[in-house]
Amino acid sequence: MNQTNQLPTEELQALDAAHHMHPFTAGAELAKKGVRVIKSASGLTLTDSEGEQIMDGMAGLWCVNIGYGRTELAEAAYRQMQELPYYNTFFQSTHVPAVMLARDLADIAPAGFNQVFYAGSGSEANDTNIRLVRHYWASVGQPDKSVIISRKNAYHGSSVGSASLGGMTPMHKQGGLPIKDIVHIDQPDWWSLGGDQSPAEFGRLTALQLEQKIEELGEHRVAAFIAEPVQGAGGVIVPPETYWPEIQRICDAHEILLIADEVICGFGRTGNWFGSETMGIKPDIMTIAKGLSSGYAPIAGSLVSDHIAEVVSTAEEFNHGYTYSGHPVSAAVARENLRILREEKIVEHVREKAGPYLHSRWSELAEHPLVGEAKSTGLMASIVLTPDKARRAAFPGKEGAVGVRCRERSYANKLIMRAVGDRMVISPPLIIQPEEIDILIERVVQSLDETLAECRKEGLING
Ligand code: PXG
Repeated sequence: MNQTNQLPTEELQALDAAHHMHPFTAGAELAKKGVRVIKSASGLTLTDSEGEQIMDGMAGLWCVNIGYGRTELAEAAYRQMQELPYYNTFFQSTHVPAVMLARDLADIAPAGFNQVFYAGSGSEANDTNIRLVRHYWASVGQPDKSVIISRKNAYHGSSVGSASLGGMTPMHKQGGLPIKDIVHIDQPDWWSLGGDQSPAEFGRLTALQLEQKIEELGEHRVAAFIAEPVQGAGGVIVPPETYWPEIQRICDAHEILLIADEVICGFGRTGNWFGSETMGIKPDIMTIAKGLSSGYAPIAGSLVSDHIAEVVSTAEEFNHGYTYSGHPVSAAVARENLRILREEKIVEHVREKAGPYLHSRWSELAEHPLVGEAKSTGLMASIVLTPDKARRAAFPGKEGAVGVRCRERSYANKLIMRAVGDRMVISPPLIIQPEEIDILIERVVQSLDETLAECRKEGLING
């Protein structure tokens, strides 16, 4: 048992406030409130330091795909640490876990993907992608092709490069981002941006912005387009059906690379191994992280299609890599995770059982007076909170304030549900069963009812 697990909650909270700077957190506010301490977990359920049990509707941070408490992964890490805790993959060396995981990934990935460049996190992998696509075009004699087109409100990571790819303005405001030659077009969020257009029309027109941007910049300047098959951190924005076919047509018609950021969508989340398969697209590079190891150990990478790998392997050396590229312990854990996903047919479970069941239950939420649209694909889902569905209106006052209330009601009702502005999102472990989806929905409805009551009391909503 870990020593720190013996300390009382208040003491842990005080130590945390004194010494721990949290990501994406206003420190003073948290210190006042007291951080939530999670002590252990099993399956879908977290246990906090007060012994409360909470259903994790977010699979940690969109990553614990096989659920908590799989001792096989702990054993794989233990075995690997004893045999070879670390060695690098630079300087003409390799090790067994890096090789075997690369082979496993080639087996799982769509045809034409046979190479992986390892990283430690999704942010690092997307930084690799920026340098890789520019190196690729320079290697084929087109060094001017350096611009990467991304989307507003996309999330691609937190490092300087990956946050520049991302389209989050509050992130760009800190630290002088984006870096040079990264531009953003609109996201396919019909609810917020669709105006009077039908979703189908809006999807097609939003995709056409890519073509307009390529024409505006000049095709000879554009290296790649990057996008999440389904935007995750931006609020689980499931695009209209017309969107991805049009994007694929534009990528085929122009000489630009398509990077699918599969950090959330990969490894079963949408009911296929990759979100690109669900959306019917053919990327040139796929970013992977999170579900690759179900979050049990940090590991990520870029899956690179053959035509790029061929150029890069014969070009000038790619001056890029991380100490932990292909870390043996993380790679061994990832292999065990992939074995479980495969042997227990977890991706099929999402596609055939859990995904369709969540879809039917989640869609019912659209009837709730506080909910505008309810969308899901596989096991990622969102609802928009609104005071007026017909007008697709936003709440008066600060954006996201009602979302935060709903998130707090949800936590009180023993469900982790995330707020993105006034959208509520879930992304539970992929092992969730229909009867657990029923419990999840029950807690969402209760949280919505309580939030609605608060909104009515405070005049944020009519009726
Ligand atoms: N791409 C995507 C699509 C992501 O969702 C990253 C890249 C970066 O991965 P790393 O491993 O560097 O964090 C992510 C990460 C949220 C939230 O609040 C989402 C992420 C990270 C932190 C918070 O939803 N996604």
